[in-house]
Amino acid sequence: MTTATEPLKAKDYKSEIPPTWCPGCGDYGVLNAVLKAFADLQLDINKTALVSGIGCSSRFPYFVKTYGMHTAHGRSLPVGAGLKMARPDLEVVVFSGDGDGFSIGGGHVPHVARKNTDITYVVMDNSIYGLTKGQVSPTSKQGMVTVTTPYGAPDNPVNPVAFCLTYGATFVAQSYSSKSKLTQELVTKAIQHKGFAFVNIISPCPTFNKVDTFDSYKELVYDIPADHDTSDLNAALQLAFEGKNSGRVPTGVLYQTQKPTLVDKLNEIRKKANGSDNFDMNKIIEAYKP
Ligand SMILES: Cc1ncc(C[n+]2csc(CCOP(=O)(O)OP(=O)(O)O)c2C)c(N)n1
Ligand code: SF4
Ligand SMILES: [Mg+2]
Repeated sequence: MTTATEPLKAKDYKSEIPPTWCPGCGDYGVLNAVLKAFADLQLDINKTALVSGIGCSSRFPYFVKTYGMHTAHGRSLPVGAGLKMARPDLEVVVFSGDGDGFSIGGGHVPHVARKNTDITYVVMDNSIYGLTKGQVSPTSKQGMVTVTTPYGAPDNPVNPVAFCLTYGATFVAQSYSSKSKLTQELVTKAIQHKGFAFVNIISPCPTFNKVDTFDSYKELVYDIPADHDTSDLNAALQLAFEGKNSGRVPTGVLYQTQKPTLVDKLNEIRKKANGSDNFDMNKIIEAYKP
């Protein structure tokens, strides 16, 4: 039995709900690594909130003992950002799929990134819509045959890491669900980072994506070289695009920098608006009364 003084272990963050993913789904690897990251950080279960959209990957909060919000498809980021603004004391970690995050929810990413909203964003990228049984997704490769693209996907795929780098995310990393230790390390670093931290995790869907399989990724996934300068945005973009052009998947931290977070900036505005450290909402409401 765990007493209050004993450090929490990964299993202590597991909820009583067993994961409902298909056997062999990459998301199991992500869950196990995330639970270990939470234990590494000794996150307070009562002060951590997981927010997700809709998709197989978005079931994530059910399987973790912290607070969780399973929101609407594509809306995990604005809900997570709103929660962080209202309760800056909470650790907010948002979980999405490639469809949830970069198709219907793609319009939210630039704004959460450019505002440096202090949340962690984990995307489980399987290059398919898993929950709805195998439709093309924004990260499906050009030419990929799916139930909605019987003649091959006609469009250029989104590059999630380049997307987030371009819009000003202050921490951008990539992992692969079979690289458990790396995923654990990257999620830990992302949560420790002050500002918007994005981790794209390649997480194969063996049920509906027969192209991007665990076997195919064996040849494609590689470690970012140790001499990569994570403070160099151009070098990070080069890595992101090299990966996209060759089909290879660089894993590790692509970029990290420090900038004021959304909460820092709001506090500054509050000080200016109020002329003091104490923000008085009543005064503002009074000023607008006829
Ligand atoms: C507004 C709205 N549009 C469409 C859907 C149907 N829908 C549910 S999940 C999903 C795609 C899920 O794909 P992804 O985010 O990649 O997650 P995965 O299941 O692959 O983990 C879609 C289109 C929905 N639930 N709500
Ligand atoms: S359909 Fe694919 S993504 Fe969804 S649980 Fe099954 S294997 Fe995982
Ligand atoms: Mg998906």
